[in-house]
Amino acid sequence: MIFDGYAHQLPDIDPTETQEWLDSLDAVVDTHGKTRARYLLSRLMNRANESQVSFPATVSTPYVNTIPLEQEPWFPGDEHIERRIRAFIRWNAAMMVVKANKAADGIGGHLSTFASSAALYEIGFNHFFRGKEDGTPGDHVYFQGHAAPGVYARAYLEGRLTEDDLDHFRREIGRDGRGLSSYPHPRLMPDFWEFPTVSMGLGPITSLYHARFNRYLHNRQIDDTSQSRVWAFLGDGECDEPETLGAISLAAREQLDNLVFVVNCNLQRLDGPVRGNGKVIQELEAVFRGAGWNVIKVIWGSKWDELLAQDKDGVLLNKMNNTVDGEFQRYAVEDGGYARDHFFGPDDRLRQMVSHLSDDELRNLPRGGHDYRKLYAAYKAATENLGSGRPTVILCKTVKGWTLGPGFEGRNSTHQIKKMTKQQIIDLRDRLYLHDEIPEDSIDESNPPYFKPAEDSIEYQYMMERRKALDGSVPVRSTRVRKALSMPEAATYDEMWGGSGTQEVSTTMGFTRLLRNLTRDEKIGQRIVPIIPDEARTFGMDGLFKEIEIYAAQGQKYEPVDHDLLLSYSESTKGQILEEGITEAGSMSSFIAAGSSYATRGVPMVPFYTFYSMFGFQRVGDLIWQAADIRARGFMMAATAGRTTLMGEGLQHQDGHSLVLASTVPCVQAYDPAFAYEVGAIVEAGIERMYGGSDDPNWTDVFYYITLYNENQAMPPLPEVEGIKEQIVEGLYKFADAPEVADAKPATILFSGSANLAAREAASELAEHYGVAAELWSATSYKALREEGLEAERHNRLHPSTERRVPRVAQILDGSQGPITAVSDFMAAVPDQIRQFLGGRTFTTLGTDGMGRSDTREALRRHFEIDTGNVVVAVLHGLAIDGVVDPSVVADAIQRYDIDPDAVNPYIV
Ligand SMILES: Cc1ncc(C[n+]2csc(CCOP(=O)(O)OP(=O)(O)O)c2C)c(N)n1
Ligand SMILES: [Mg+2]
Repeated sequence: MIFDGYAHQLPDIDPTETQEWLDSLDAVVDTHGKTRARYLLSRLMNRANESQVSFPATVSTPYVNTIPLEQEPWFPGDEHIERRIRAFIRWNAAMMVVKANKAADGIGGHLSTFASSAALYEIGFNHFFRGKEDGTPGDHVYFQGHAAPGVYARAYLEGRLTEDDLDHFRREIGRDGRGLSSYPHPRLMPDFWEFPTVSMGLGPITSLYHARFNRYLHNRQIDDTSQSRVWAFLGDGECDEPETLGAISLAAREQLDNLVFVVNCNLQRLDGPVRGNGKVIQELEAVFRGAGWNVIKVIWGSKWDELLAQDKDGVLLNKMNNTVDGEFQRYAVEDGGYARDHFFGPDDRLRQMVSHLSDDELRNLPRGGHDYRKLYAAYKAATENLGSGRPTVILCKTVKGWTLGPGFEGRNSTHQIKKMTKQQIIDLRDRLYLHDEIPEDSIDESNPPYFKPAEDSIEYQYMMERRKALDGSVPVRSTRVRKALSMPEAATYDEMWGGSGTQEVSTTMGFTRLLRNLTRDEKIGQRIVPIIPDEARTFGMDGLFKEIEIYAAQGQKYEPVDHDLLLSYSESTKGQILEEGITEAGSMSSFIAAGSSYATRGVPMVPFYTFYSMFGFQRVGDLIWQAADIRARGFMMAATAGRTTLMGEGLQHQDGHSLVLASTVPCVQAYDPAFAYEVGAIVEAGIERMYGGSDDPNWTDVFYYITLYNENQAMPPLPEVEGIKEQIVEGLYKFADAPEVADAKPATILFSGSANLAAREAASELAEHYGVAAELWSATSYKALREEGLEAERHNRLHPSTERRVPRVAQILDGSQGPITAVSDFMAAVPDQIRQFLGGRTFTTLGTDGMGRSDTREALRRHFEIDTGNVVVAVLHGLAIDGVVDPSVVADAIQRYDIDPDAVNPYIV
């Protein structure tokens, strides 16, 4: 067997000495056994560590607490009072879920998750989480989504929420929408929740990039973030999500010792055990240690310490190491006799060890995650880890449903139980020692009482004093600006308006110029955050590497291979670009961190996340939804857009549908610009809208999704028309009048993005060959047009007696003539968004429906039927429907442009 074979490849400079060491080990194994040998080896490794003999860390340690009893710090709190406070919170958290489900059967909510993690949170609330009352942003705490009832219950005790609020848990409609949201949703409770977490995995990855972004702000000297720690609470089941663990190596690489993950290891997820046949804590320890994290395991409560101290033969440790989680769960649901027989029983020495404990005492030997002292020690160690360069994960073993009684604790079904019988409620009350606070006759099963200690009670005083010492309540979302942002100079956009003359450029190139100019802008420049997932060269953005540099926490420790080039690869601690590598999820997390910095830190930042459009919505759509929830602001720049514009890359690269997906996110401002000046106008208006100082969050809390194409063309200048920029932003404007044609048959063509070329050529062809005078309109945002149209319809539907509003798109197109044909490099569903507002006018939509493939643009556009010839045919077809031309004219065009009418529908091949 080869064991970490590297030692065999090194010369042995003293074989005799080596042999002596090996013989000693053999002797120990022979005379005292393997346990003793293991013990000695770990002592040796400790000593090596103390003497700074660096040695690769082992990936896992025995199944015991990382912090031994003798290293536990003094606990500064009052354990008794804190237990009482925790009991009140546990009670209220459970009652709000029970009551919610009494009031509305099936409304849901979770009892068992918070029950398992109450101590995990309370130790944070009483001793660690920093608030914002001193004017700083405090700590950033990501709460496990379905532990929300516990957070509400504490806010109630602190007087931040009322009984009526608790009664509106999961009842958000009515009361002006001031219910308590099911989970942490800043979109729904913008003064309370800061971080959405409930889509499993997104809390961990976004918290990690948030910690990284804090370092970025700090290193760039934009904001001092040294006093803010990021705490992320997650479930052990949640660790199965690739997003949860997929970025943890970044945290170690970037030395994020400002980050603490607390994993609630109740060994269960929704359906059953997380690792019935294994040990999730050991598995996670190995993964995190392997990635370079500081791992603190909190497995056993204090009562186990004395047993471990007696474990001279290592039998208890052995049993702990060899018992799988599924078995531990069994001990959690059975009585103490079962553990006596099955855990301790088989070995006489173990049975002896616990002979003085009753069955009840055995059953209640608590897990570490319910032990205040153990948790305090772990959190303290995590906070003192600052400066070590290592992020910390605390793995806490708990029982799901803890204190809720035998119907809940450790049961496979516990996650889903939302109701309690009267007896269960009474049992909970007894278990929490709340006899005085909740008299039995006050327990009405369908309307059990909440409990709130009086303001002069010792518990209330203690709790409030603790929060005061830690700078106020948590969570609080604030949009107070600490470091204001100034709008860019108008001249920063100048380059966008003039067009490119005869030079052919792409909208991507235009945008890159704009981005560079924005970063150079005196006022806003420092606040621009370019984010790129290893694609800068594809987008021609590598020129920025040298000028504004790539952010690298460690600076640049090497001379790059291209150091002699003008545009060399430059990394720096003060670098501005977040070059994320190949991780759209990570890049999106950075977008979220930067885009929500105006709230989390009171420091507005303007992210421009530029990526392969195909790998946006469909790859990380849930993170985009998360960005909407957290009210992120900024720009998502969907480069290499279009199903036919990005040549040669084929089926998995060519995006013709992200705009359909974008239409599903309410706050997304989706644009498909054709020209550089359109990009300029949209970005200019976007910065003004999001950062310009409006205090209407429904207006400001949006982000932009803008397609960029890589097809070069001569860029026209901004038309000299009054209000043109507003028209561009509104979604549709006339780009060119119809050509002069004798006896013209009028028609209207709408184009978007790169389809402007085919549309414009088609207009010339139609004039030349068919006497058709087609106007050209640029449709920059069908989403915006549709939303305005729906709003008008809604108004009309609900206000039947008032004057009817005409949808803006109908008003705009009122000035156009003839049938309308719309063409873009996206699916027909995109222009179809306005169909219902056109009052029955003939409307033909051409799009790239179907799966992409590799070929030239020309061939692809023919295949998807959006090229010049097909636009001509579509326009004539519209005229034929309107009875303006004979169908034979359409047939003529089909022939003229050599279109195969019997070609297979691109949608199905
Ligand atoms: C992406 C995603 N998939 C599924 C769910 C549904 N869900 C909610 S909680 C849960 C189980 C969570 O288990 P764990 O992470 O161990 O948390 P615990 O409640 O045990 O602390 C599941 C599957 C979700 N919220 N998000
Ligand atoms: Mg769990």
